[in-house]
Amino acid sequence: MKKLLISTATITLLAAAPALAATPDFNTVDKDGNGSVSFEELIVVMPDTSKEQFAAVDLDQSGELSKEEYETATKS
Ligand SMILES: [Ca+2]
Ligand SMILES: [Ca+2]
Repeated sequence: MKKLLISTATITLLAAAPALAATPDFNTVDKDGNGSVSFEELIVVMPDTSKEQFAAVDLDQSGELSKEEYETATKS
């Protein structure tokens, strides 16, 4: 039974890996290098993101995502 649990955990880790690898690094998304990610910069790498989703992760409602906000939104 213990062996079965370990196998299941391994499969879960492997399944999660591609999703993590697909999330671009903050510095890659911040094309103009101003230290924050605008909606326009974000949709280049995540075209399915809506304005509503962007606003939901823009915690201080500055209109752009700081590194902290971006990493909070993209970590799984
Ligand atoms: Ca930027
Ligand atoms: Ca912000």
